[in-house]
Amino acid sequence: MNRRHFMLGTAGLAASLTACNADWLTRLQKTHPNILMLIVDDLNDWVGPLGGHPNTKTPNIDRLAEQGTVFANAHAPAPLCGPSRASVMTGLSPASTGIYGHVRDNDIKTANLKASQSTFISEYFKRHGYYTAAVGKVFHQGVADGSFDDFGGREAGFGPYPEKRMKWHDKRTNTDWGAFPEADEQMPDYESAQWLAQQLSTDHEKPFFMAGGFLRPHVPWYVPKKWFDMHPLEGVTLPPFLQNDLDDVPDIAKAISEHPMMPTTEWAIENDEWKNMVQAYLASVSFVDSCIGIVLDALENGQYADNTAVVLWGDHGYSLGEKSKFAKMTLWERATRTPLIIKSPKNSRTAKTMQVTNQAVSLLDLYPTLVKMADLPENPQNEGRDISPLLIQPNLSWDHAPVTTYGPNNHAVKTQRYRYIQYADGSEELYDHLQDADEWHNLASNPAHDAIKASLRKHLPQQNAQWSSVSNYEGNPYFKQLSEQAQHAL
Ligand SMILES: [Ca+2]
Ligand SMILES: [Ca+2]
Repeated sequence: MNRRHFMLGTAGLAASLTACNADWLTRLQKTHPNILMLIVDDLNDWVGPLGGHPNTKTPNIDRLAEQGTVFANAHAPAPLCGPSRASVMTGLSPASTGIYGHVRDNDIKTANLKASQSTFISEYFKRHGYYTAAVGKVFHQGVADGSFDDFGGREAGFGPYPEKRMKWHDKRTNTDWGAFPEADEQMPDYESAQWLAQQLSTDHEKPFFMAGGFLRPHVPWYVPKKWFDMHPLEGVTLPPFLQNDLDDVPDIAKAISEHPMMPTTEWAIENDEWKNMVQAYLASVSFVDSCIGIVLDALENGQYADNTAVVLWGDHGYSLGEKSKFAKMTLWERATRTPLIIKSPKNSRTAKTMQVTNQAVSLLDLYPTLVKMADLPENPQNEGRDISPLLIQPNLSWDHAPVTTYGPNNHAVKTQRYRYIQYADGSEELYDHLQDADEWHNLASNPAHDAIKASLRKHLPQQNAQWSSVSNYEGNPYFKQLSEQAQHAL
């Protein structure tokens, strides 16, 4: 794992340029905005502008939202860090690369033929004259070697860790919660924010593509006590929960989301921990929001305030007790829905009012969208679609439906109104968000919905790449078996 090193890029230093180069740079700077990408690990819709939880406090994300467009119906390509990030960075869906489970950053392009032909988004910007810099968890571990000009490093793991676990003792997961350490300055996310702030107050000759990957609210939910104090336990609201909610879902839905090392809601209720866990997640969200604030302050107070597009996204959602899960790794709304906020440089010079689009989009759309916003030529390999027209017309007619994939041939399709899930064994789920935002009532077996199901099925991927042996998820027995089969087939 990379040790953190605070090294600024050579691009920030004055360099001698030929007159020709200087002209080229001036043109580049004038015509191409900077891109600042902020990635938050395991951040569900518990942020102010998405209204996912009444107790959430995210003043800095709210501030960004007020200056940009909130995609209120944005979904991850996969409900897990590794495959979601691999998909965003390559612009290819999991169904194309076979990256369904965790993957080492440097293995992404060895996943299959299609993956080997891909260009990471940062490489694409670099190729078109941008300076690229990153810090923290941008890909799954940090960044793939050579994918950015400069990398500020990432602390190994999700620490710092206390000497002893506080609440949850299964060492196969980072899951645990409690007030720790003493100060924000001891947190890797704080250091990442400082690194980005420093980059944003440095002179750069070229336009930049910068990415910062923050670790919280990924488990463990350890943040300093002041963030817990911001969310007093007695005021904590529990998420919606229906007893026997899983009775109407197919067996395979339970198999792919089975993680014996994680707490269940029944455990949390029995041990009177549910409110503590929700409080700890809220505290972690407020902490990471403050780190984002450090970066936004540096941007707003610096020379790049007006010519920088900011995009903030979470890599997938997270259940805090809904459907008996404290986890991601399902094809339900809680795990697929994620914040996506885009502030275009233009917006910073116009009235500061938040606009919201409810059109369903995918994080897979980010690559072509940012390429378009930077006025670079399209990358024909991209499988997502340019969603920048929604920045101008948030209610634009939209026939696209994002797909979330978890394991080979298990897909969820989301539109404004419906979620349709089809699993590898042909079993299905259908939810009508107009009536049932919590996805409690699976309508798939009701023939009255056959026409709707047929129309949603049209969005399913045409191809399903076989499980690439570079990715695996051993914690889940069903996927462990699939992954082992893929290894044996080599
Ligand atoms: Ca994640
Ligand atoms: Ca149900």
